[in-house]
Amino acid sequence: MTQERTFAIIKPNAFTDGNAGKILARIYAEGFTVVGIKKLYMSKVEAEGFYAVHKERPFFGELTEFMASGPCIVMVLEAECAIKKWRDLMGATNPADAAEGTLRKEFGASLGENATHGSDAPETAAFEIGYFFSGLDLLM
Ligand code: 3AN
Repeated sequence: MTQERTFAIIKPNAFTDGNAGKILARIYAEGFTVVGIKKLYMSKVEAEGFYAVHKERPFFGELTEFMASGPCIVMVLEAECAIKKWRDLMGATNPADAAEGTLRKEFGASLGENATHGSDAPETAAFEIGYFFSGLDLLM
């Protein structure tokens, strides 16, 4: 069985609402290994670098301002098919469309303030993990 790593964020709305503990409990309950975890308060510039792939999108300013509006928790999660497994647990991008039982359904407030982030492919996972964590942070 091949283990895979993905990058995840508990976004500022979920952290500020006091839902980080509940989300972490779901992560463990679903069988992920938390390989890296830290709380940080991103600057606007750091958020812009992280979301650079979206810089031409009309919501780029709103998205990066929100991500720099409060603390969040960044994580590296490991599991078999971790990228898909985490995206399935998060649910659809828009909480209004997310299925019952998903994190965005339960904790998301809107399309922008949707509680969690997850990488969408192995290449983005590699970039996103490296953006916030060093190899030493991920020793197990
Ligand atoms: P996902 O995070 O599910 O892969 P993407 O890649 O379509 O979704 O969008 C990246 C992030 O941008 C999402 N996490 C979402 O919060 C935000 N976003 C997407 N569309 C909008 C929008 N129209 N207005 C505000 N924020 C948006």
